[in-house]
Amino acid sequence: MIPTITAFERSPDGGRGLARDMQVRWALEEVGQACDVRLVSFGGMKQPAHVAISPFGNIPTYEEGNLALFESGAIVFHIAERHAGLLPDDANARARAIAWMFAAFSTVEPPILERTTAVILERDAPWHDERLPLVDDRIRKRLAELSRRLGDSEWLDGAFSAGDLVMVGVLRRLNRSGLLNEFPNLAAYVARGEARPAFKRAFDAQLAVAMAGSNG
Ligand code: GTB
Repeated sequence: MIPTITAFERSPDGGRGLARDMQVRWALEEVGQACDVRLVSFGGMKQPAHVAISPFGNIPTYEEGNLALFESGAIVFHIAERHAGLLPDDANARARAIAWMFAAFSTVEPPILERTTAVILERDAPWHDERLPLVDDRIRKRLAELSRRLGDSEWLDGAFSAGDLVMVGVLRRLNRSGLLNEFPNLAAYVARGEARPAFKRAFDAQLAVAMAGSNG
C-alpha cells in the first residue's frame, strides 16, 4: 500500500527543503518506498479533517491503511521500523541509532529552533542584537559536543541510520547561519547526507512543488 504524506502547498522556505516533510520524503526514498503527497495550505492545516490526524494542525502527516501518524520523528521511526535500511539489525546498535534520533530532536535542535524564532519573529525586538549571540553560543556548545563525538567518522554510529537522517535534517537548518562552518567535520557530515541519492530525490520532489507554486 502506498502511504500518503502531507506537505506545504507553498513552503515558506521557497524549496530549500527545510520543512519537515523533507525528512519523511528522504526516509521513504532511502527505503525505496513510493508515496503520494497531499499538499495542504496554512488554512487547510487548521481544518477538522487535518487536525483529526495532526492535533497541532501542522505538517507532515502520514497515512497508510488504518494508520494515521503525525510528528516527523515518529513517522521516520515508523518507516525505519517497517523497512530495511535505516536501523541496524543488531539490537544494541538499533537502540543507539534510535538514541541519536532522540538526541537530534531533544538535545541538538532546541537551540537551533530558538535561533529561527529569534531571526524570524524577534528581529525587531530591542533586545534582539543582544540575544542572538547568546543563542548562537548555546548552539555552538551542542555543535562542539557533536563534533567531538563524530570525529573523523562518516556517520554517528557505524552505518548511515535514521539517527543520521534526523540529525542531518536538524543541522541543515544552520546552513545559512555560518555556524556549521566553524565545525568542518559537521559541515562535511551534512554535505555527505545531502550527497546521498535518496536525499537528492527527496529534495528534488519538494523543490518541484515550490517551483510549480512559483509559476502558478
Ligand atoms: N514537531 C513537529 C514535527 O516534527 O512534525 C513539528 C511540525 C511543524 O512544525 N510543522 C511545520 C508546520 O506545519 C512545518 S515544518 N507549520 C505550520 C503551522 O504550524 O501552522 C517547520 C518549518 C516551517 C518553515 C520552515 N522554513 O520556512 O524554513 C522550516 C521549517
